[in-house]
Amino acid sequence: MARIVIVSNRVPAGMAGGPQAGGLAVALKDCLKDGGLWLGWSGEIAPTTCADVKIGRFGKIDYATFDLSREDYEKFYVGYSNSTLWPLLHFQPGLVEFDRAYFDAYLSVNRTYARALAALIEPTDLIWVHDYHLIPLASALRAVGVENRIGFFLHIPFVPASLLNLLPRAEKLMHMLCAYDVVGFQTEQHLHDFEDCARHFLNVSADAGAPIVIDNHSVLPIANPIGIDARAFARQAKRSAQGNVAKRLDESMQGRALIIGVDRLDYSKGLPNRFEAFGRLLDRFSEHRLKVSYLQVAARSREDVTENQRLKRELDRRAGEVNGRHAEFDWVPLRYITRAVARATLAGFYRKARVGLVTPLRDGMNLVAKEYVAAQDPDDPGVLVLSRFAGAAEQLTEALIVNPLDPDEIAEALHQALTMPRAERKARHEKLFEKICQTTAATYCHDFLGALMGETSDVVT
Ligand code: ADQ
Repeated sequence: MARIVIVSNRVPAGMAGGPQAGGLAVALKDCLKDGGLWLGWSGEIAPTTCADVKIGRFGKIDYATFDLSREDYEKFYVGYSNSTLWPLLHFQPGLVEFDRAYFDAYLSVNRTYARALAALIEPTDLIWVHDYHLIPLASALRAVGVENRIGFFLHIPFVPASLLNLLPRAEKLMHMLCAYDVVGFQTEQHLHDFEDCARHFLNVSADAGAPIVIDNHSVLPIANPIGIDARAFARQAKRSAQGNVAKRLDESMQGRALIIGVDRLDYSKGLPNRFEAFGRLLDRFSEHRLKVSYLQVAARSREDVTENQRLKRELDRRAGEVNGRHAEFDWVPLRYITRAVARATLAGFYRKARVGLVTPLRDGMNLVAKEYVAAQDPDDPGVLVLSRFAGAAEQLTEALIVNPLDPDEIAEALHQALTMPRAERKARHEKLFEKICQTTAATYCHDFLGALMGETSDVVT
């Protein structure tokens, strides 16, 4: 049986000694339940980037971490990963920063990952690489003689050829993606765009669902949507909704309806438009004044990215504006928290909320949408308002689907959600819940590893 080796930019916080395991660890829990190895950056800055790893153990999982130099952190992580690839792959070409030094650092740090990993693996290990920071890793591993099967999963969107074309060295990036054995995407649309880019940049034939052959190597592109353990999350939500924190939330609401938004504080999440939409709801549908509060939990994230600093200032200002304009001495319409909230607490908050407001401008999948659905009381569920540009919208069609660029459309959907009869809420929720139980964290791991094994061998899942 093959050992699973996960590589991601960082190892989950819980493993490296932090307070709690991250989202990726929750999703991969299933495929690592019999153990495995996880390699990533420690999150620490050191005088030099060095492939000498620190080894630790977390439950049955061995983890290996290494430090980055300040320069590599700035050019590889803040630079190419989060100021070039992140905005481009989120359809924000105007925010893309090009700098050849960023790209050089991107390649060089990936070579460090490759050296660190090559020293740790066995020939039969299955290597599963995660996300946009590590696109060159398969090529770098092959260059140091690693022959294992290597898969890659992109958690964020992929773009059409006309957009990828804006990236200097787009062709090289496509070559590097094709050095993997399997490349996974969140949605059929992202898969389709990748196949299109392969035809456009590499001049190969890329038939839907078939491997692409290039440089005598075959890569299988697949759509493999990530999910959550919906039933476990539903149980957690039921428990948390009866806990003290949820009771405090209840008391503070004084019978008003709750709209909830939960995001990292990132410009791809569409928060300014969401604040604007909530203001318009109160302007245009005055029956909701005094009757509804919107709680936005926005965990600060990647604060070294200039655009996220600008966003934080803008949201502080907009939150002040909405409340200044609409609040009463005993009613705060918009509650805005710029900290992370524990997953168990969030589950209870979701269950209390009449509306889950998820309006990213682009998103690979968006797990908050699935968590919100999972957390609802099936007898009296809330309504999900979901951006058509979140990967989750491909599947969750019974949500109220909106264009996140249009605050009026969001305001109208909020009104519809707040006034939706219970029978309709139940009917929509039933279908949504069925869907999130079909595509779970477990099916995500199982299907990806199945593809990576090529159906013949045994895999630990
Ligand atoms: P993210 O951009 O981080 O992930 P998302 O999927 O919404 O987006 O969230 C991941 C996890 O973080 C969720 O479990 C959520 O509960 C948690 N989270 C978000 N905001 C939080 C907050 N304020 N406080 C506490 N927890 C919070 C990337 C891609 C997504 C893709 C995931 C998984 O951008 O499109 O769905 O990876 O593949």
